[in-house]
Amino acid sequence: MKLAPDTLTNLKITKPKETAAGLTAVTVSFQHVFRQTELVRGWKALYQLNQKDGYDCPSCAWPDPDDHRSSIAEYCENGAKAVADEVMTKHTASPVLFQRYSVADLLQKDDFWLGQQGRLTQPLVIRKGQTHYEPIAWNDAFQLIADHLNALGSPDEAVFYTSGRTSNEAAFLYQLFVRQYGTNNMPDCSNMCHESTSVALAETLGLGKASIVYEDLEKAEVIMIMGQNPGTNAPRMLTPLEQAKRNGATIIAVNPLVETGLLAFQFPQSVRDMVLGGQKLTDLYLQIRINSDLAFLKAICKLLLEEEKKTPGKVIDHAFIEKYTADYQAFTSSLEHYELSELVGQTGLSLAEIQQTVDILKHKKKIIICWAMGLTQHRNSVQTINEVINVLLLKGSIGIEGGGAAPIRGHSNVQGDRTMGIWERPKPEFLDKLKTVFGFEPPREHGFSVVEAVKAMHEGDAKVFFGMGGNFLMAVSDTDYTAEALQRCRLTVQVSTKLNRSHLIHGETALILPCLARSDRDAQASGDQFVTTEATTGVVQQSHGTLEPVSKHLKSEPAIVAELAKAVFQNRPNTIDWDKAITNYDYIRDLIEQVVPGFDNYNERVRKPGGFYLPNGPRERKFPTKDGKAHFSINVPSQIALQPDELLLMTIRSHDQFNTTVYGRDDRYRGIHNERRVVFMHADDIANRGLKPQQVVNLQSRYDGKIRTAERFIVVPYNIPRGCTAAYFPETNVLLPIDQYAEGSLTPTSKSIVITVYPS
Ligand SMILES: Nc1nc2c(c(=O)[nH]1)N[C@H]1C(S)=C(S)[C@@H](COP(=O)(O)OP(=O)(O)OC[C@H]3O[C@@H](n4cnc5c(=O)[nH]c(N)nc54)[C@H](O)[C@@H]3O)O[C@H]1N2
Ligand SMILES: Nc1nc2c(c(=O)[nH]1)N[C@H]1C(S)=C(S)[C@@H](COP(=O)(O)OP(=O)(O)OC[C@H]3O[C@@H](n4cnc5c(=O)[nH]c(N)nc54)[C@H](O)[C@@H]3O)O[C@H]1N2
Ligand SMILES: [Mo]
Repeated sequence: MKLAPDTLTNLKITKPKETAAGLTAVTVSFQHVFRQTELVRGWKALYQLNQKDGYDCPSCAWPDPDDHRSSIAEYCENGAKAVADEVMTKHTASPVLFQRYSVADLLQKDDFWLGQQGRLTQPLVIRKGQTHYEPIAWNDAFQLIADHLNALGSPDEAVFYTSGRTSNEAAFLYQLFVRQYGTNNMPDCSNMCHESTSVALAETLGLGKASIVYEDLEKAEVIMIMGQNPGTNAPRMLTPLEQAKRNGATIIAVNPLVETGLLAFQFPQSVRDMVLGGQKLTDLYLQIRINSDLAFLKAICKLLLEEEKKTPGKVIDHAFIEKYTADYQAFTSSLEHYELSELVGQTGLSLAEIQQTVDILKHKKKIIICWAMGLTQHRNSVQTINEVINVLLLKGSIGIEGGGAAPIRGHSNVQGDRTMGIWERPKPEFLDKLKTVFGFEPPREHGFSVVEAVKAMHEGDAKVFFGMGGNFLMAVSDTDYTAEALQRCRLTVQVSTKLNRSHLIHGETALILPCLARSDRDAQASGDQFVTTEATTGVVQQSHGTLEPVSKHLKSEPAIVAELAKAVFQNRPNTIDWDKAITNYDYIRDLIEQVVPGFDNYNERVRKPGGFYLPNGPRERKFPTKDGKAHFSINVPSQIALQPDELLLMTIRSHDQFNTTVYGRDDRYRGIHNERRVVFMHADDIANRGLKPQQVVNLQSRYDGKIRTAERFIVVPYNIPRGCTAAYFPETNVLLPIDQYAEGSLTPTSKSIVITVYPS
């Protein structure tokens, strides 16, 4: 059975753009919003986005400026698209839709079409032998889940996934319910995203979060952006980058692709930019080979030490290293094992380019290194990120104004969810706190991460899947295997705002529970509620949805968790007042305050405009590692050996998607229009294979003798290093086996899939 259609949609190619944002971005934003809803609702939705009394943008985790907000609207094109997708009223995915189309019919539709059906409006169920979803009352749905959960041989036979839009309040309540139920099986989208960062930073700095605040970017002397495409995935980051540039910063981009957003930026709300044409951003663009960043960073460390020999005391921050770090000697000695030429050779860059980077860095201290999925989704990702920290430690760039480590988070509250305890490997201190405050014995054994959960469901060790948001089937690697895993479950439950393919590949019984979204008004018995979220820089602030929900049947995520907890724990004594948690979210925040450090006077402090920063040790050079020191680490570069016919594929996002949600079929900045099934290749790699531009090909991977194929992709000649290719996810997830993941973090290696390309 085909899990998704692979029809081509008539590709048009234009020249990649050289400037991001600008007026086109504003026009496109408005088109997306007003195509989906009426004028007043659309305008209100845009106006309140990211304002201090408005709601937090459901798109990325980029923070708001600490002081001023734009008076018109603090949004970007892709934030507007995310909002349009959420507020849409033109269609709704009501029970009528599910009466009209069977699940088999819906499977024939592509992801774009599924998303265009609009917001889900009522709880739905499909039982064994049925072909269509049908409405179910909320109470019956909760009872059905409770019956399944209470019938399991062990709580560890259930899996509770979380995507990253879930608010702090919902996340805290959810993990509280799950741990009281008795398991730590709480995989989340982080497992596929910044887990490599969390693991690396825990080892080196002691805290898996960015060490910078918003304003550091504007004060930096050098900003190095590695494996991140901010023009598409964190567009509001371009504003402080532009400011940094105007303040004299040097920007270095390290990326196999020349991404438009890194080239130049035209601020849509600046008259100056509109008249004068915007700001050039990147000073040095390094088109590195996929997965050779570790070799690149190691070469930098080696050269920095050589520069230090030439001008002692001017390059390496010995005072910082002495006072705050450990393992420096071991690290510097280990560098002697590597030949510079060999390291440089791996990267595909020239020695001159790497020397240029070192010349920019050597006498500067205010250095920020940003990174995202281009660094986290490889086999050696944890080691690569450790090496980022080595560079920053050599320079003493951690815990200073204008300097630091800046992993750029993806989902808008993915960082907050972790802070709230959504983690399959919770710290003992956190569990101790739950025990003290709530008087139950939380499970201590680590639970399943995403990859482990899929395997457990496949092998029958897990039988119930509960998804708090997200689109598990499409987000995870090895789509066919993951599909089998979900289909083997007795029950799959998806708490969702929109229809997606995870609803269509389901367990024996399946439920769709429709919930309120970020922009929706959340009216409860004590009045309208707000929720809170945490941005990349650790700022916690309120989010007030204000738009009328598209259906009266929607429930908030906290209410869904609380109702479910009541159904599951019916006859058990309980110290948590689940009803109160629904009535007034202040109660949930009071509970959070008792458990999670840094949330003192939560209800009071979060009501102040702009919210508050969470404590962050590394920012003050206090490193919460075992010995209180920041650690240098020894990381060994290794290259993926390719056969002559093989290429390395990175699976990336187009400008018109949010993860598995497809807003449109364009990738404007890269010059791709009306098609998602494209594979970007170097002209020589196309010619060497006897292929022609725009030929239709199949992509194939071969791991452990098993062949996996993604059919029908159009070859697009592109400026990309030889041996490297790129294509969009989720269509390409069929190519990556479930057991290909990063060492130490189990993050699927979505950015280094070995493939061959041959005519379709
Ligand atoms: N509009 C929009 N915003 C989003 C999202 C979205 O889908 N749409 N998703 C959100 C989420 S959850 C996340 S995690 C972030 C993702 O944000 P990004 O990490 O920017 O997303 P990707 O498209 O995966 O891009 C990875 C970038 O890394 C580069 N790259 C790939 N491999 C390598 C490598 O080996 N080395 C180097 N140096 N670079 C490499 C690619 O060319 C690409 O530019 O965005 C968040 N924001
Ligand atoms: N090949 C490949 N695979 C990847 C990646 C990659 O770069 N390459 N990136 C990975 C990354 S970084 C991530 S974060 C994951 C993303 O994985 P997920 O977070 O699982 O996926 P999303 O596409 O963000 O989820 C979209 C769905 O969330 C639901 N939703 C939206 N808003 C809300 C809300 O407010 N509440 C609830 N309950 N539901 C909501 C909607 O129904 C929508 O269909 O994918 C990963 N997969
Ligand atoms: Mo992500």
